[in-house]
Amino acid sequence: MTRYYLAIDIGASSGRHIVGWQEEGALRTEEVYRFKNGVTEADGHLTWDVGRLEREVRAGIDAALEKYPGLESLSIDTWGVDYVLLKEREPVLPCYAYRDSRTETAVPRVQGLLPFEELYARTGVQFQPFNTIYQLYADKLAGRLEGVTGWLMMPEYLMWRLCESAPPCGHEYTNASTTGLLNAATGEFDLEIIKRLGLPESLFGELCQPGTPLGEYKGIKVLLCPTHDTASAVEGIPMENGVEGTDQLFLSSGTWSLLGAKLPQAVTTPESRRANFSNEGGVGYIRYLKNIMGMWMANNLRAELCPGEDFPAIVRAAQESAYPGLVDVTAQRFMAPGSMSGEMSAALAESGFDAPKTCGDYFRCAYRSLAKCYGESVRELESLTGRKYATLYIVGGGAKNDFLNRLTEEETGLRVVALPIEATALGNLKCQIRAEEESQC
Ligand code: LFR
Repeated sequence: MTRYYLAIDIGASSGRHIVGWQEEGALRTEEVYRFKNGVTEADGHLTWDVGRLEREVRAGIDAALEKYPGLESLSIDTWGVDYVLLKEREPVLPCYAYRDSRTETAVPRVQGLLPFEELYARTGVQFQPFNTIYQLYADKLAGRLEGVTGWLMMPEYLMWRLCESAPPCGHEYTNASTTGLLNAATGEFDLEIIKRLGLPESLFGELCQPGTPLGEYKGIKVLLCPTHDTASAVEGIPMENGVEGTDQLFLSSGTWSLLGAKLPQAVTTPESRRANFSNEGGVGYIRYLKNIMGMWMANNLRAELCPGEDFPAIVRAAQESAYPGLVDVTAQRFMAPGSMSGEMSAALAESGFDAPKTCGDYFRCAYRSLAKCYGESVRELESLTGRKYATLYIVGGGAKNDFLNRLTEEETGLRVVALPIEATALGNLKCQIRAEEESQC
């Protein structure tokens, strides 16, 4: 009898419900529901409308059930770092989005208590102003932690809402590894960090691994997949399984470009800190990677400059342009600018370039700058891991951009394997199938 599983994969720009099943040894999938996601501006802050996300999750499950009434299990993955505070069973709203600037005061305060050199040596997590550690400290400074009895990362919260009878579970390892609060050596919350920041210790219990069952919703088992989308994405790429001696790299190319390697253990050296590489928790390995601004730039440029245009036409215009300017796509100034094209023009002017004139000029600059950064990151990876790499697997929306793939090949010198697959949903599904098989033994 065929068993059907449901992966719910929610990114910062869109969410999708994908049903998967095994057929003749292969994993087949069908997308049954898709919705738009994005931040909501409220009182000058960027927030997530968690009520709407929950309604979309439920509507998509109903759509899946209509077509596949006997669903075995489901699981949700989302972007990392963001969470919902709870007072008993009530969410503390608003739920802030990671691009909000509320951590501006918290970052220097945390660094005063715990110098970044020490924090990195303990956690191996890159500096990003939105890391959960700074967001939780911003909550502390704002008095938002008073009376709080728990907190759940976004996918944990959504799954808990589905099977509310279950007590809130512990935190799932892969997503917890984005918080900046896990110890790289133990893979558990680092209580020394938590004490030094004066965060309530009772909020940081044991972690749960992907595969852990949470409860049931409409007769479907709800369980933890690798709930950080990047963790699921890398599980979904048909790379070599072994991490020892592999010469393969991955690039998960969505709102963010996450470029890295699977490693057997974390690298927390000062060189790694200076290059701002992160050690994120994977399923039996470490994802050693860099966050690069990714399609966020192109998506914002399109919304500003050519909202109706489709991407193939945009890519053609970029290819035909001869604009020479480049920007640093890891610069914080591109995180949430008032205007992406304005910010790019300002950065280009600072490095002596004339402003781009056409849409094609802007996109050429964005794609070439991205590819250049991929090239630099590969060289950094080679020097930091002491390995040589040969192949780069690219998955996610960006994998469909042939022009960018060609530039990437030129800049990295690697063989690019661009796969037009929903790798995140595949990784989410693979974990559910594995959990089901293990429960049968
Ligand atoms: C990708 C991602 C990245 C994380 C960023 C913010 O969707 O999860 O891995 O750094 O979003 O959470």
